[in-house]
Amino acid sequence: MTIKPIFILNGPNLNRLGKREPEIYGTTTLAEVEAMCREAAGHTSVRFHQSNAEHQLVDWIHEAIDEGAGIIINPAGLSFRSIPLLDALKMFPGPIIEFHISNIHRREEIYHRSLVSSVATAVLAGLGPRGYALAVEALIEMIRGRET
Ligand code: DHK
Repeated sequence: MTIKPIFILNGPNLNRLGKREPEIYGTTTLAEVEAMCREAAGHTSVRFHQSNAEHQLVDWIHEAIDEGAGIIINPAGLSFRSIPLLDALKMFPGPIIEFHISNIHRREEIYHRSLVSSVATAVLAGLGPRGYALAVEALIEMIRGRET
């Protein structure tokens, strides 16, 4: 069991999951995603957050640097332009999974080049909302692998 919490961070517009472009993001709400993550995490503590503000996401990454075992981040639209987010993630010593509900590489060109991918341990994209639970399982395995 991982003692330190894992951080699951969600960027702009993900608070609208369930209603937002359901043909792309599905009909699962963010609250339902959070519940799936907590179930997948088992006894591992989860800090689950969403913000439309870049600075808030940076602050949560700083918390993870000091207290967290791993990060799953869906930076949403910030994936493609946020240097502050990239700089904060570079400071994180543990594993990072970059997560996108949709396959960003099959979408418009503007979604094809994520800055975050250059610091992520792994990238998951296109699995839909249920992919968050798989990301949690994978992150916990990564953490355990580093602890052994
Ligand atoms: C979510 C967003 O809000 C978009 O800006 C990304 C990502 C895709 C997702 O698939 O979860 O491009």
